[in-house]
Amino acid sequence: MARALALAARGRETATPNPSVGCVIAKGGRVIGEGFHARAGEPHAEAAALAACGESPEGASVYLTLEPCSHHGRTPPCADALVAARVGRVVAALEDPNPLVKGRGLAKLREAGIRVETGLMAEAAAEAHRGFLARMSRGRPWMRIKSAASLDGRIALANGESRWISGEASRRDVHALRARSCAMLTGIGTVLRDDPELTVRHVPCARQPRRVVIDSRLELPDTAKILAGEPPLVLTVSEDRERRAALEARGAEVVMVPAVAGGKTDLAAVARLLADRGFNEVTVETGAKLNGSLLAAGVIDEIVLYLAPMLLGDPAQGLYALPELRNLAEAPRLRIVDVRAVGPDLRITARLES
Ligand code: AOF
Ligand code: ZN
Repeated sequence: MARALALAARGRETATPNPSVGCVIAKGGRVIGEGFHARAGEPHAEAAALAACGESPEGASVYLTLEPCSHHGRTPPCADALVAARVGRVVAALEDPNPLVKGRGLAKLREAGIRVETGLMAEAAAEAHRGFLARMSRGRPWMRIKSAASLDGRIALANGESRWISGEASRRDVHALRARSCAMLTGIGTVLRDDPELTVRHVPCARQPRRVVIDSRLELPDTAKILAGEPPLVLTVSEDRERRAALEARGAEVVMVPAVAGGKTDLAAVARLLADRGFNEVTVETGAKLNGSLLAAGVIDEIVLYLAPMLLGDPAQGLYALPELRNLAEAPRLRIVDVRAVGPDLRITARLES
């Protein structure tokens, strides 16, 4: 299963919107075939592993990071392929929460007399497939906010200067985070202030994440760097046809989203839209205001915070503009899941208690 998980990691950037499943087929204590799902429309992990078998898989044990599918999607059902190959045993780390599958793949195997086990390295598999699992079971992507701040939690001076707070090693690390993301999300405030590209440049990447801008009043300037390259998705509540046409002429895809009271974008609806688009993992890089609104909307799963060894002082800008709390019991609680040094900086990964 550890090998299957390592194989799964190889499809992480490209399998989207599908989960990057890994599969190992073993017989008599030896691996006879292995594979992973590289791209939607191409063979699933099981089909790839069966095709790679150097000898008959009859009676073999099949290790899978996710339940085999039972439906005809872009490819035929893997459960049927495993039955036809007459394998002896299937060990799946997790059930597939896709409503089209949801236990039916494992049931098909059992009905054909194949031994089925689940739960082996389930935690590691849930970690590997967390974007897909979030999208299927909660109807929204796995959403993380990435920020870089001074040791005293400030992301920019009061005058807006913010380049550079984190070191070069952190900036490269961020690009690895972008590379594994299906989409990058930011707000119009950040575009107007920093004019980011939000592309992957400092690490190799098989495909660029889709760039998404929340721009409630369609203020995105025609000259914004984010309009260059692959077309960004602009989410708005504005009905300004002229601005819309201007952005579309620059290649952007402009989509209307519902507003909440006060004319602001409904962020829960944004999360649902991103899931409907098939984005499994979304990384947010934006300023304190949208960060705070996303946290308050309850759509954030994780924060990744780079802390640089400098102090910017209280007049500088904070990280998350949250409404004032009246007592500590109201404070959002997180669990720190990872802390590491990245060059001279510190990277903290923390998850919201759900
Ligand atoms: C598997 N093995 O390697 C993967 C699975 O449209 P399709 O045919 O590509 O099917 C996509 C669905 O199949 C996806 O939503 C998920 O439920 C499952 N992914 N299943 O047996 C694989 N990637
Ligand atoms: Zn399949």
